[in-house]
Formats: sequence, C-alpha cells, structure tokens
Amino acid sequence: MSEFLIARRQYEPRGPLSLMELDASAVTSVTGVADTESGIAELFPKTARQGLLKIAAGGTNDLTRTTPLRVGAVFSGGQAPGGHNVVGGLFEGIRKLHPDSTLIGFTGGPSGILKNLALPVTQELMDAYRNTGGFDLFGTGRRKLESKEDFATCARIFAQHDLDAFVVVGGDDSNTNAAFLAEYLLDTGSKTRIVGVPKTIDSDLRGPFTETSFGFDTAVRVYAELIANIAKDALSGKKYYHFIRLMGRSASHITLEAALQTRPNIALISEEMARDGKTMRQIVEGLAQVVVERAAAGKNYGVILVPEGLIEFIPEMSSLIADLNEVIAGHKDYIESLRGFTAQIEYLAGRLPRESAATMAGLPIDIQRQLIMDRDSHGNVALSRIETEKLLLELLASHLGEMKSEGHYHGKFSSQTHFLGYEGRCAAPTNFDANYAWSLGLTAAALAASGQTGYLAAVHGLTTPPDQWQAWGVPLVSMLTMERRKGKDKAVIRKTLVDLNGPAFRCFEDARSAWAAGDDYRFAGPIQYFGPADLVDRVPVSLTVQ
Ligand code: FBP
Repeated sequence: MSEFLIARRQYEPRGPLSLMELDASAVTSVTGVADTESGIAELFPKTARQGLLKIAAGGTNDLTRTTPLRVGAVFSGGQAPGGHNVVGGLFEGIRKLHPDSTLIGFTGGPSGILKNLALPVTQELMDAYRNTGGFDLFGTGRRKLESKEDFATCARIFAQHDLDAFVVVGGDDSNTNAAFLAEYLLDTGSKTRIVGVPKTIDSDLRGPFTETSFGFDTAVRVYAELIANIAKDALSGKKYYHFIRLMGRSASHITLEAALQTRPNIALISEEMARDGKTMRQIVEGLAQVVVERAAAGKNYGVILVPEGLIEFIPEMSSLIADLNEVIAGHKDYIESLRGFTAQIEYLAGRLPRESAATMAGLPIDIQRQLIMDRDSHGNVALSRIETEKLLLELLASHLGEMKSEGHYHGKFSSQTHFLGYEGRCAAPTNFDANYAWSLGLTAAALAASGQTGYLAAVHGLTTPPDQWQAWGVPLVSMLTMERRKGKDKAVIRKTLVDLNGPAFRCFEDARSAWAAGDDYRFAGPIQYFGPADLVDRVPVSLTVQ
C-alpha cells in the first residue's frame, strides 16, 4: 500500500450529528404525501403515498435494533469517487444500530445480483477501502434491472440472503429501476426494503434535496488540475490551441464547473447551444471569431473546453444520431454482413433521410466511422467514444483556412486535443466527497433500519460545514416524470441539465468574454488531502456562487 493510502485511511469522514450518532437519532416524517406528476401515482399503488423523511438527532423513536439487520448493496453504472465511503458509512451505520448486523455486497453490478455473486463485507475490508477511489470493492456494471423476471430473481436472491434492505448506489436510471423494484417487492410480500443513493460524476441527478451526486467534486478537481497545467503550457509555449473534451454523458455540469475553476478562453455549454438552436457551422464560426481576435492581439494559443454530450444538443447532429439509431437497429444484421466501412456508409446513406445523409457526408471520415461503429449495449451511439473535440478542430481549421484565403485571418493555428474522463472517475475522494458519501451511507442505514422503502438517501446543505448538513429520505416516486422513450411513455427520473438561468451559468456568462480575450487562466492545482481547511475542505464552485 502506498504512503498516500496509508495516510489517507486515517481520515475520519465527517457529517451531521444526526448521522454520526445514529443510535440516538430518529427517522421522522416531515410532510404528508409527496406530490407526484400526473400518471405516476397509478403506477405505484403501494409506494406513491409516501412523504419526505428527516433523520433527526435526539428523537424519541431511536433506530437501535434488538435484532441484527441484514442489508445488501450494489454499485450500478459508471464509477464515481466516494463509492467505498458509501459502503463504509452504511456498514458503520448498521453495526452501530446492532453490532451483529451484516452487509453483503453483490459484485459486478446489477448482474451480480441475478447471478448471486455475494461478498460479505468485513471490518478488515472496510478498513482497507475507506477513503479510496474506485468501485473495485464490489465492481460495477451497466445491466439494467427492469423486467418482472429480473425483479422476481432479485426477490428470490434477497430472500435467500434474508435481506431486510437493499441499497442501490446508482444514477438516474438505476434509481428509476430501484423505485419499480421497491414497488414490486412490497406488492409481492417480500420483506426487503429498497434504498437508493445518488451517484454519478455527471451530477445530473439533482433535486430539491440533492444539490449534487457524490463523485462530481473529485472528478472535476482532477480535470481542473489537468486543464490548468495545460493552460500553463499554452501560455508558456504560446503555439497551441488545446481542445479538451470533458466527460459528462449528457449534461454539461462538469464542463461548467471546470470552467469556473480554471477560466479557459472558451467553454461550450451544450444546454446553451440547444437553447439557441446553434448549428455546427454557427458553433465553429463562434470559435473562429475568438481565434481571429486573439490572433490580432498576437495570441495564437488558447484553451477550449468541449462537453462530451455536445453533439446530441446540436439540432442537425441529434437528428442524424436518431436517424442512424433507427436505420442501424432495423438493418443491423445486414449492415454487419457488409464488408468494409465504405460499403456500410453507402448502404446507410441510401436509407437516411436527405438532411441527415447530407450532415453525415459533411463529417470527417473518422467521425463517420465512430458514429457507426461505437455503439453501446443498447445499440445507441456511445458518446464517450465520439471524438467531438477532433470534429470541432477539423471544422475550425478548415474554416480558418477559408478566412485566411479571403484575407480575414492572419494568425497561425496549431492544435492539440485531449479527452479527460477516466482520469478522474476513480481518484481518491476529496474531503467533500469522502464526507458526503459517508453521510449518504449512514443515511441509507437509517432508512433501512426504520423499514423505509422506495427512498433516495439525501444529504442537503452541502455548502455549509458537514456538521451542519441535514439528512433526508426523499420518495423516489416524487422524483419521477413521464418521458417518451423509444416511442412509449415511461416513468423515469429526469436528468438535470445545466440551468441557464441559475447562478453558476450566469457567473460564467458574465466572465467569459474577458476570458476569451485575455489569459486569465486560474491555476487550480491538485486536490489537497492534507493541510489547512481552506485547501482541503473546498466545495464545488458551482454550488457556492450566488
Ligand atoms: P454514470 O451516469 O453511470 O455514473 O456514468 C457516467 C459516465 O462517467 C459518463 O460521464 C460517461 O459518458 C460514461 O459514464 C462512460 O461510460 P463507460 O464507463 O461505460 O465508458
């Protein structure tokens, strides 16, 4: 074990008194039935009539148990820093309520439940994994549990392990499925209760009681360190434009937070592009304007942030992606039987609507290939593998070439591209994420011990010191909305996109023209794990700006 890990294991996560002294706390109901959107309550006859819960210190109805609790847990979806601390908090919480309580992890993600891949958690394991990054304690996976057959298998496996509760550590989709599983288990007489925990570096699972998900802070701080280093390089060598694509499947929260921390020359925010209906050409023209103006000031270098999800927010690209998904799904076997990429492209071009065929033809060949080849397990475009930064760069370079030949641009344009994603997803959690994830685990323990089901563990007030945070149970059903997916209405937890009227975006909007023209790069520096509080106890900037 490295010197860092040995020292970091000593850090004791902090949280509010109601959680740190769980054996003297109570779960209390603070509202009547939570509001649900029309059409949702009918789908959840058993769990729709639940209200908001608060975990309060010093209540009368304490959570201490006379019999041990048996709880299961799984990681679902992409890794996020702090996962091991959720497990740590959960383990410590249920042990505090009864020393013989048991925690069983299921390995490999949700498919590990179906295959009954159970791993009992021990104190030794928890001591080794506390405050570490990654999900390697249990592993994870993207298998979705959606069908009645899956739910029936879960019920059987949970009964086999005699589980009182099961905790799903996941994003919007996993928690949507957790809501349905909770309803199914209650309806079929299972004793296992379901509790969700908000996880994802993308921070798109937000709500009135969930300001962000755990993992976001750490991941962005890693990216901010790297962006700032790159910016210093740009400023030193003065010869490159750096195009940096940042992870974030759909929403641009990561890019916005990274921009606020590092002050690049340009940060594209997908939600703004969509609101303004910007075409790819208009986006490229906007980039060119900044490059031309900087060149006129003698600056042929810069830093440009590009959110991973951008292309899905550009009208002609999102139509192309939808059309490609449709045509490929309908002719999958035949397309795969065609020898060579050129034959596949020709076949597809003949089947795509005219506008989409034209958009496709205008894209660089590598991007065309990625759009066809790189599909996720559902057959859709895997956005993290589309090199949007290279696409923008190629289009910009050719646009600048045209401007130069017309005498409108006199600079030099050289570039480098980067993709920052996997570098941050398994970093050791910051104090913020270590505390937050631990508190979420303790909240899940409280909800499990008081027999609640269909709840999301929520910890609120995150811009205040951890001892002032408040812990809640939010009915998952209250977070659902009806969305049209694959031609059908479906109840889902909606992804929370960047709020273009919110303080974080407005703060960015006010500053960005100065950043475009100047060299205002802010050297964010690496995550600090040891040292003065103002360095180690930082909170994401986008949560603190007013
Ligand atoms: P979750 O929403 O499941 O947490 O995953 C987020 C994410 O990190 C995205 O930012 C990214 O697009 C995706 O996972 C990459 O997934 P994979 O690990 O399958 O490459």
